[in-house]
Amino acid sequence: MKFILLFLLYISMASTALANTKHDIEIIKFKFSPAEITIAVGDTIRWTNKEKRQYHSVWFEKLGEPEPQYFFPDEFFERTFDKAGDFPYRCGPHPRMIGIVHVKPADTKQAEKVATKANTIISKERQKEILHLLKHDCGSCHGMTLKGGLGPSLKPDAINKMSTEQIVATITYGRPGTPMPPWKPFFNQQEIVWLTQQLQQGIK
Ligand code: HEC
Ligand SMILES: [Cu+2]
Repeated sequence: MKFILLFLLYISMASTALANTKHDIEIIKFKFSPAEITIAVGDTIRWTNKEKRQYHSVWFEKLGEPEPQYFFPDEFFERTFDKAGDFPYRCGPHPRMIGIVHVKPADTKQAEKVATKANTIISKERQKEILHLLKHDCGSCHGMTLKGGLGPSLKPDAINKMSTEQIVATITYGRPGTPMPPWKPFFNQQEIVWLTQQLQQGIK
């Protein structure tokens, strides 16, 4: 019975709070279509080159990134957005081809609802295990008392500057290019939501 509940919760979460939706943008006639798009944290965009012959690139120049490789007709480029904000981009070889991605924190209320449910579904033993892991594994980088070390402080005053979704996304996927690893292999989604809630409330 418990497993069925977990499974249902997982499905409902996957389709709401923590959905990692894929969005499509087509590149045709030297235009990004749509050129402006609003997505949620954790979502992925796929740009597909629909031209007959022309290559393009998708370059987030303002993020200080190097220009990525060009891609040719029927090829695509993908990017996942794990932070909220506005991200303008352009095509490398064609500076007049521009677009912007607005990344919104996903529905925080939904995540909170799931957290409340998670609290009743994750067993007390598992909760203890997760808290143990938090002190030891997360603590090895974020400090034994989570005040910060190699990684930043995870105390409520620091962590509550981020939305629930942002924290969940960071723990789930890590921060590529930094030592912060993805925790997806170790926790399921409701465990990450629960863990996030503990951090937000503060752990003694
Ligand atoms: C190997 C070291 C390491 C481990 C282990 C680790 N982290 Fe991190 N974490 C980092 C680093 C470094 C950053 C900062 C990344 C950056 O520069 O954006 C970070 C960032 C974060 C952030 C974002 C904080 C902010 O203010 O941007 C959260 C939340 C977080 N970690 C949670 C956790 C949790 C929860 C665990 C354990 C399940 C964990 N981390 C384990 C190194 C680690
Ligand atoms: Cu182009």
